Amino acid sequence: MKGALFIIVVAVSVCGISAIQTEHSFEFEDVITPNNSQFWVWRSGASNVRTLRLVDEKGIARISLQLCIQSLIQSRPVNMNITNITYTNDGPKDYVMMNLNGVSIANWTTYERCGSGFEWNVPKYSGQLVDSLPLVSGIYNLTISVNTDEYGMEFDKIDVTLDNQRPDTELFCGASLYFVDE
Ligand SMILES: [Ca+2]
Ligand SMILES: [Ca+2]
Repeated sequence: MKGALFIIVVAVSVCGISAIQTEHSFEFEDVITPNNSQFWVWRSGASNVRTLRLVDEKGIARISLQLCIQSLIQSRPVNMNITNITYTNDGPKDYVMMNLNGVSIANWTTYERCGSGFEWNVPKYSGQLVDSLPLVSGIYNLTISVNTDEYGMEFDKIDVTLDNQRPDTELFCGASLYFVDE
């Protein structure tokens, strides 16, 4: 996958045991395959100059991200922070629902602003969505579902910070885009 591990930020010594914090990001357009290439949009203002455009007034479009969690210090969980989702929107707001293994972890709405199309190239930020969620080692399914207005919204990038993740384990280890049955 193309998820990026950017930096090992901190090495903190606690009782002689070092814990680290790592930063990870995933470009949403990387869920796109040759079979659904109509969903990406070129945006000069976006990260990687591309976004994933979703228009779903019925709320059945779903992004599925597979997360590989592996504790560095095995006696401790990995604590996950979803620090931001970058998106764009021009027009009415949209509803975003996020589940981890089927359990709701965050619901939020996009910023409503009408810019006659220009707002599609202006990144907007969700801010912190999940704070210190403890996870034992394993593979998790993060789903992001949308219920949009008629013009939709565009997903650009998600940023995650992990405490105690093994630095050689890539967090984003699978991704897909699908539409559930009505
Ligand atoms: Ca919208
Ligand atoms: Ca992007």
